[in-house]
Amino acid sequence: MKDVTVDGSRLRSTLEELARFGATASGVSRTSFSAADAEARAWLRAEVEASGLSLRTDGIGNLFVTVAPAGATDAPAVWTGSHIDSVPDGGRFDGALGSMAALEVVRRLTEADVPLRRPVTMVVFADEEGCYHHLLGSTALVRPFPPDELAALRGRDDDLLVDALGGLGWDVAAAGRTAVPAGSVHAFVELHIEQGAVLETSSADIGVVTSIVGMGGGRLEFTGRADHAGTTPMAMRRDPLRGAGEFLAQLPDITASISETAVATCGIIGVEPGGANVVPALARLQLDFRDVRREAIEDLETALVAAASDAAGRHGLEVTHTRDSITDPAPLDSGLQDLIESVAAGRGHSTRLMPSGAGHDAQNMSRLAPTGMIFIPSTGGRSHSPAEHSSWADVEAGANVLLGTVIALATR
Ligand code: HGY
Ligand code: MN
Ligand code: MN
Repeated sequence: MKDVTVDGSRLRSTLEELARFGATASGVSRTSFSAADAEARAWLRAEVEASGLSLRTDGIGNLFVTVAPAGATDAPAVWTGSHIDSVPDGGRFDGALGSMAALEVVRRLTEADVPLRRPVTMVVFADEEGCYHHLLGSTALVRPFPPDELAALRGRDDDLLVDALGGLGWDVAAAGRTAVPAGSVHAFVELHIEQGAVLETSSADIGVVTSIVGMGGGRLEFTGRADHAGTTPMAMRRDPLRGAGEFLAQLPDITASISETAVATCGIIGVEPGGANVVPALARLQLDFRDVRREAIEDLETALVAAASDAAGRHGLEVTHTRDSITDPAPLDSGLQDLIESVAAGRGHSTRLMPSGAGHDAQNMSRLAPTGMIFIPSTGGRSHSPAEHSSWADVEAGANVLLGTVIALATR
């Protein structure tokens, strides 16, 4: 079979087109199920259909495009893809790269009439960035969300996921029926920017991911009492931000007490009712915490909740905790690491084996099928910021390693 490669200039234009949806000054704000996300989904459907392919959306909003081999087959498909949602004021490459490269893969397989022995499916996972739950779409592929868990999921604006899905005109009940059986996927491969500086500092072209960090999350609500900011003496207040602030100041010590690799972040704080001259009645903290071992994440969660409870007690507050389910750390498939290394080497690229400190849908997919990830360098290691950047040469190189890997998996 002759060498099939991606169309680098088309890949660049699809990435640039996608970046129009939710565009900020130099990045994108395209959180899942927002108006910008809905526009991007509609654009993607039109792109797929213009290529003579069709796009299917499951109940939670994952998108699928399948290229089937000639003749009927019930062989499990090779999946590849990523996500098109972004963090608020994020970059143009996180998730977009792996999604648009997957579009390029299904386009090239069709155009070049590659003799497939099994289907290839492009997948775009919903809400990877966890506006409602980290890795929402891939989690919903691995296990069904029970209706009560689904009904309790809230976004960063405190809106309900079920309202967001209903607002798009989707059947909310279908959101709990998206799990796919283990064995129905032959392999999963995701291309992504590194989001760190390991490749750049080691001058390697391609990262071959060995494992992905595990993630926990949840919400703490400290409740006190609203009072007048001018007339209530400091000693008489029950200000929930005092407890919340004291708790946050302890995060470095709490993580250090668990392990050297543990991290914990609060990226969203809200106070209610929210008046400059009102002692708040409620302070809400959204937490993200990670480590390389499941037991360490569980211990970290226990330590965080205990510290919150102690801080609340010291300030006469109540605190409630709503947990997100933990996404397990995941070792990736060694056979796929070997395959990616050999495809990259065959294209003249240097490679480096490395773990991922960022979460990816691949860690859920690894429970369904052998899974591999390909990283390309991120300039300055910057990500989750409009400063996110990778060169077009690296984008094309990564996409060709992805295409070569998918072709190897789907033709033998
Ligand atoms: O949060 C993460 O690590 C990923 O970028 N969603
Ligand atoms: Mn991200
Ligand atoms: Mn990502």
